[in-house]
Amino acid sequence: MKLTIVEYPDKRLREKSCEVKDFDDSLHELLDAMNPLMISTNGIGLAAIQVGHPIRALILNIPDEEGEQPPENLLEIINPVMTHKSGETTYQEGCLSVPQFYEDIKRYENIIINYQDRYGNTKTLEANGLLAIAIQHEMDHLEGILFIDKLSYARRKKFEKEYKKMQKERKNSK
Ligand code: QAP
Ligand code: CO
Repeated sequence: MKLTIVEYPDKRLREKSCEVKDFDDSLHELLDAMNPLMISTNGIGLAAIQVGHPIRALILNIPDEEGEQPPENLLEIINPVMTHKSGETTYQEGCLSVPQFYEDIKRYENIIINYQDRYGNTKTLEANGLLAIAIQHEMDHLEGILFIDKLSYARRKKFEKEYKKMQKERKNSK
């Protein structure tokens, strides 16, 4: 399966993703294709909608102390629901769908989610730190929300200007 990253301002990123009901080969094929794409593009998290599939599925692989992302650290999260959120933390976020732009975003420090794995088994995960931040960022994608939506009006305007300029430069260098 050949996948490419959908980039802002593509309207598909605004879609609300649908619940996964069939934990079948086509789901596994999609997840299996998302992982190498995420790793090769230096991602730590990727939602299915970012590769054009509007389903409630996301993957994460938070780098370890050595900065490595071994396959055994891959998390596949289907139909997540947040059952606890507390505390506050700020992190300079980026997104594969918004290349070359990073901004401080406020998130919950501690969360608990219920979700399903690729076989439909129900799981619970308690997360904090970067993993909790990444889960919240990716769960926003399922609602059509991007991290740039959380910027102040002034910062968002600055982003739109910089991003347009960057896109022009990228186009010209192709
Ligand atoms: C979401 O983001 C995230 O602009 C995952 O040129 C972000 O993997 C979770 C990336 C921050 C937690 C904290 C972005 C790669 C990757 C870029 C990513 C880029 C190359 C973003
Ligand atoms: Co993102």
